[in-house]
Amino acid sequence: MLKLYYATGTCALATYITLEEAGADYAAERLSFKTNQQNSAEYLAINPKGRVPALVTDRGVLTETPAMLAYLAQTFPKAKLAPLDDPFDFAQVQSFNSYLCSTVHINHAHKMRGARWASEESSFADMKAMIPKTMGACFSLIEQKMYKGPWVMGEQYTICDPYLYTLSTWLEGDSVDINATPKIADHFKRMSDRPAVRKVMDAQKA
Ligand SMILES: N[C@@H](CCC(=O)N[C@@H](CS)C(=O)NCC(=O)O)C(=O)O
Repeated sequence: MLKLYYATGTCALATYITLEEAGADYAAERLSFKTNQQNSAEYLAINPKGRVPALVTDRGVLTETPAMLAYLAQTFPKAKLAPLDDPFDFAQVQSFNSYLCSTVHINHAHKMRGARWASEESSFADMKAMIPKTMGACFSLIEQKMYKGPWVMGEQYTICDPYLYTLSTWLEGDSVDINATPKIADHFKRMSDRPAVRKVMDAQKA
């Protein structure tokens, strides 16, 4: 059985939703960031990066959201979560998810995790002040140049959709108006109504 380590309000939501969409047999264990559980000796033995998500498989532990999402799409092909038979289309999925991971997520991280990049208080304030601009610019680019509709990759729902949804949940806290990107606002509403998303959101409240 697969085991997901996650924390609420984090990028782990994308993998959590994908486990549900895939119909996987899995367990989810919540970590508390309040108590810094991600840096406990017990968890560091699972993921030495001290981050969530981590997915324990029968072959070892996977980390990094795009890798985990691709792994789930390939492991559960019947769920049709990626265009597995077409190298170019699959690369487009990976390209989109890599952008979320390496650029959008990093912009967002400047709010709470500025100490990774600077040590002066004034630097933290500067980084935080930039977030509406950098996150807003990323979402505008996604809306205008990347998003195909009705799902991220077009007609087929893929592993890009729960990942975009997850990062969209951060926009309000980042002072970015989701309605400035109407296609993404509509995507967010439709994602919120999916049974898998509802189930995971409810499970996180429990
Ligand atoms: N590139 C990683 C990022 C993982 C990551 O930074 N996760 C955050 C939550 S969104 C985390 O665990 N932060 C805890 C910390 O920085 O102490 C991925 O996409 O999975």
